[in-house]
Amino acid sequence: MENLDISRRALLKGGSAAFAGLTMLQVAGPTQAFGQSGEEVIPWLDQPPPPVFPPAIVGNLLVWEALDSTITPASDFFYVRHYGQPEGLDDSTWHVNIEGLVARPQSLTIADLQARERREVDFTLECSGINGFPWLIGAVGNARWGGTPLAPILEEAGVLEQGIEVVFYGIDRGTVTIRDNSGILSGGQTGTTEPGPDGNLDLTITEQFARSMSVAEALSRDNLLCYEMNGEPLPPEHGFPVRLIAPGWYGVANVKWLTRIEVRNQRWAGRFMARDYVTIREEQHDGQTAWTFANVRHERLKSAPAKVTRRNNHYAVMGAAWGAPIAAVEVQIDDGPWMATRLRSPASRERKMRDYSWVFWHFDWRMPASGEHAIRSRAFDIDGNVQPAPDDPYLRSKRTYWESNGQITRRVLLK
Ligand SMILES: Nc1nc2c(c(=O)[nH]1)N[C@H]1C(S)=C(S)[C@@H](COP(=O)(O)O)O[C@H]1N2
Ligand SMILES: [Mo]
Repeated sequence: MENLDISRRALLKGGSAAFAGLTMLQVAGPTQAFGQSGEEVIPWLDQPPPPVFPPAIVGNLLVWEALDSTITPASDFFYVRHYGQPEGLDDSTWHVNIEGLVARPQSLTIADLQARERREVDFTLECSGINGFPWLIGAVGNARWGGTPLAPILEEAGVLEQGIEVVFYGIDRGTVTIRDNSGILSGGQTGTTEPGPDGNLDLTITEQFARSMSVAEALSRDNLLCYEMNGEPLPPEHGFPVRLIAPGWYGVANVKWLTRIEVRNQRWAGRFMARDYVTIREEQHDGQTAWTFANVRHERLKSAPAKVTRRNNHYAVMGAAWGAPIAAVEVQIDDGPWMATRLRSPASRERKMRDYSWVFWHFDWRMPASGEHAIRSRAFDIDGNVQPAPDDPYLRSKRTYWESNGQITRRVLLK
């Protein structure tokens, strides 16, 4: 329960289709971005298997076929909470403390945060584990996050010159066992030590969820101490009463139930920086394998087909693209040529502000033959980068599933 490490055995248990009941979804009425009345959604053949983790940890995964609005309602927004849902959250007594290597430590209430400059950002939050596992393909959503900019608060607190790292702590806690492979751990006042399989004393502790960034990254003008989601107070599962929103960063950096921000003079190597959410890759140097280890940081260029629709005899494919300023999206059907799609909002380069919202795309699928088809998409960003193919050498060099931004293929059966 406390541990998101997934065993191969647990994965294999995943099994049967989660959405066996999803046959033909009728899309009700006209919606903002997609969907016209009378439009049928044809469900994918390759439905994700049920989640490996219990609802205490992961839930509400996006049903891609139901995607019909660029803003994901909070009630449909996936959640991840490694240490379960904290209880007794109370916005009237909550404080966010700014401490450590600062000249003027602060303790801010929610009312203090609300009295400051208010800003909103549309940001597509994606768990970096998405697509590493078939069951997790719905761990993405887009919301309008409202709050107050973090940078001026840090500036008022006065980060001292020795400060290099800013650690964000959630109130949620869980137990973690640190394996002692070489007899380095010793007893202490808290935590229990038990002999591990190798006879060394493994240390079991209760720790808070925490993530960090450099001081320069924390001072980014886009970061918010966020207390609203889609114009409403943050719901409990999304971090009520306050979370960090770090636009452009993978989900894990967006610490929920934020209680403490600490400036330190050393790199932070806590569980979610240095052990979990670490991408391990193999590189070749002078004919030798060199392993690289990097913590999960910014989102990567990505797209996915969301759904195939039929209206009268007209088929269309719709999807989303995010993770970078999107210039274009193409689709490929079976082994055919890549074909242009239409973006449902202006390409990022035409938009005035850098924004972090996904873009929807649309493809008219003329006269498809009946039978089974494979549909794949690829996104291009404004710098000309393309979303990598599944057999891309960089992706193949990865030995962990984090940050899997390869092209996604879905299968559909047309009658
Ligand atoms: N305090 C805290 N913040 C957290 C987490 C957590 O377990 N505890 N999970 C992180 C991860 S891994 C993800 S993907 C995002 C998910 O945000 P959401 O639950 O609002 O969708 O929250 C991040 N922030
Ligand atoms: Mo995540």
